[in-house]
Amino acid sequence: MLKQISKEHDSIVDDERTSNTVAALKQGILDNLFYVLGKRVEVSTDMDHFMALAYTVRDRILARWLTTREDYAKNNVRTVYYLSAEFLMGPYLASNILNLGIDDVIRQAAGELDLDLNHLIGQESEPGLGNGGLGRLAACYLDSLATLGVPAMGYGIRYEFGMFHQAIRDGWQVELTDYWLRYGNPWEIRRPQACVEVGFGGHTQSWADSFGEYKVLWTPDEVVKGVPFDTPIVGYRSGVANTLRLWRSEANESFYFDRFNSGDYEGAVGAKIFAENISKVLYPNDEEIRGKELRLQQQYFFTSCSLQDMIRRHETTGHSLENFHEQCAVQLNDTHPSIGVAELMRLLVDIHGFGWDKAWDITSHTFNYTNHTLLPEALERWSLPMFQSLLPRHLEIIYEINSRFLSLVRTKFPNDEARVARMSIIDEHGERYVRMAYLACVGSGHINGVAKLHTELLKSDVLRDFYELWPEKFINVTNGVTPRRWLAVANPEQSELMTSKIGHDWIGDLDQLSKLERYAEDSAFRSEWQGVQRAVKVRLAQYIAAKTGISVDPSSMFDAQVKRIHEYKRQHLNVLYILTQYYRQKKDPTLEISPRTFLFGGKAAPGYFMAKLIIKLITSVAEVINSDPEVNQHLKVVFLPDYNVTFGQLVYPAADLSEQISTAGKEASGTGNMKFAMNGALTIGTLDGANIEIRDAVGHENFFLFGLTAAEVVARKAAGYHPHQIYESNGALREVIDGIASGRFSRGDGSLFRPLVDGLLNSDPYLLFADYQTYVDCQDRVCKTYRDQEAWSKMSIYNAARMGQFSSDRSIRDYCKDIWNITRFEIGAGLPASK
Ligand code: AZC
Repeated sequence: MLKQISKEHDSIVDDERTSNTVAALKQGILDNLFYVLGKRVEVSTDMDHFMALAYTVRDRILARWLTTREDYAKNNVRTVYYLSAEFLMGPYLASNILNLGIDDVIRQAAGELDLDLNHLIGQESEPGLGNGGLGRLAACYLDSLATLGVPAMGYGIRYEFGMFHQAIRDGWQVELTDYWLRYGNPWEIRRPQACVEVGFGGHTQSWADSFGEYKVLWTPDEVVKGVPFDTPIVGYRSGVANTLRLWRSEANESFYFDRFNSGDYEGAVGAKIFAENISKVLYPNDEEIRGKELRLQQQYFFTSCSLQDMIRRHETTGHSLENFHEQCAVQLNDTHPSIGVAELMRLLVDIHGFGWDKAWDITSHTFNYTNHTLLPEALERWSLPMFQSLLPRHLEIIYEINSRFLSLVRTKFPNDEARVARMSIIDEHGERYVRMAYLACVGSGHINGVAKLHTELLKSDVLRDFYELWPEKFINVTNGVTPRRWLAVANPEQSELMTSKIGHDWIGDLDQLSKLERYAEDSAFRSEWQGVQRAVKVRLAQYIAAKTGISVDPSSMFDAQVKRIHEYKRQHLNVLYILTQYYRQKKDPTLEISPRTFLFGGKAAPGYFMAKLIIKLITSVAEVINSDPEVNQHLKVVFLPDYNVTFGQLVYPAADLSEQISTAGKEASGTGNMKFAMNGALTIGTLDGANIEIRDAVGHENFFLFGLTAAEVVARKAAGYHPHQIYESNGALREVIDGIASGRFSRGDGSLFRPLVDGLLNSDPYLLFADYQTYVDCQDRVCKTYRDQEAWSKMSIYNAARMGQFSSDRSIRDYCKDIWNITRFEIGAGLPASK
């Protein structure tokens, strides 16, 4: 064994080399620049400096990372495994510095080396390993788990290419490859010794062994290697660092060489390509995703790697597999890892020799399933032939699970074969499919939605049959976001002001923000609040000018809608309002309207034509309005390209108004709505997703509500919805629609937006026209209120002060209590156990 050369020390307390003195930090940066990056100071670049600094910060994490792991092992704790195909982590540097509590010393050390910390933070390219809400939620949850000291590990895929970069050319979205690993990733550590093997394809054989037991052998066609890359997840001042373990697929050498040596060069190369492709690229959540075999390969790959890893960890800490479920709580982040239900059964029955019933008992007490969508088209299903050829053994297992499950349904609901067909994991209508959400429901102890309304709609609609069978499985856990990244890191100006009044405890306990309430009535505080808002807006305005060349006025209202582009999110409803204002202003240039800057940001799935056309509509309208001197004093429209986490950190703090205008009943929760409100933006929104709970929390008088409710949307459609009639009877709407159709905003091309216009006039599935007038009226109330800056700031302060419950710390406490049955947080050093 390697002899320890440093004296025994409490390994959270750093040694001299990694201590947090300014001198040690400076030395660390210089050493890492030389010894890790191989650069001399004289020739080093900004990127080198960022890297050297990142390694210096990582050096400060390692001791607590290893200690956390040892503590968990020693204390024999139940561990949460968060399985997610996406982790949209955002840049790590600033967040790690904050969570370690070394901001001041690092800033000073960098300064003494003539480095500007903020500039270095800006060098980091974010790992965009997620599409949007679901992936970002996973990241917020990892932050909270580590902060609360919950033993937890995130498992996912280390995509070589993350979410595409978006460029705007001639007003259209263009997708560019995301080479996020170009300069290397200073945060991760490759752990080849913990690699595992995963099989695909092939065939199965079954026989009865000498005890008469039924045995199955699966012989896959391809075997690939999963290599883990670990990244520490630092808790906010908790002394804890958990792990995010992402799997990379690589060729399995023996498989590869066998073929190579037997002269099958093509086969060998094919196997290598097959293996390496699996973790190559993140799928944007496109319509076409469903048929993609590679996507199912990805899902099975990371889920199998993770379960094998969990079993190995469980066994090496001396536990019997019989109590796997007592030690391991696995959370399925949507259906992407739901193949895990069949995989754990396979591992227990085929590999570890368990009988079916015992294996099922373990499996169904291990998994829990979070649903993130109400859109029926987004519920995953895989065609049976494809499934069969890729995962033949799993299909057999699913058949067995299904047959036992359907007997249960028949017992509970006799003579109801229609129900049996509806609930079957195998969809037998027409072409046959495996319904992954149903597999997740059957195999999970708990099923949760992500906001109150969403959970109710799951129960009454999307998963109604399952609710009738197992009402006790369903619970709600409303989403939350981490105040570390979304307030403390993103909005230092507001954070400092809040801290000066109520101390800094709010960063780890967001309910403390309620202490700000009394300042809402204090005019001196309000003027400080306004000053901060102004400074943050100036920062964003500079960024916009640099990125797009558009100059925006920081004293205008910043009205922001940043999120994926989707018809249900209704960016085009926002455009209808902008054009309504445009026409009003054109008709009466003396009209007094409060100046507004409309900010849009978001990516469209590459195969989603309508979403791309909405981007083109926004950029076209922007072109006309921004260049028209009659209106551009009052109105500006900006489409900010390549919206991502880094950019979100600039936008949320600077917004005055947050647009949360989805058709009621469509947005599961939303989390951008929370980030805006925490940062003091007022919301204009429908009664959808978490908007409802946000409005209840901040006070109805501090929220701009409009639109049909989810129930009214359903009733309206059932009664026969005729958008054309609304168009006929509403002059302002007609003018706007006719304007778009005429080519006025598309350089005279009347056909460009035809698909959009026709879609609205003929079917309008997301009810823009039905909500148009109430939206415009509500926007007029927004304008009026904004003119009274005192009233506005008061509302803004109430919004920020009342957002405590939307911290992801609260969500994680809910999961611990209601789903994972974790009540002790003995490892976390810094925070109260539970509230
Ligand atoms: C999103 C939901 O659309 C959003 O409402 C919710 O806030 C978020 O999950 C987190 O729960 N769903 C997705 O992002 N889904 C995918 C496949 O990306």
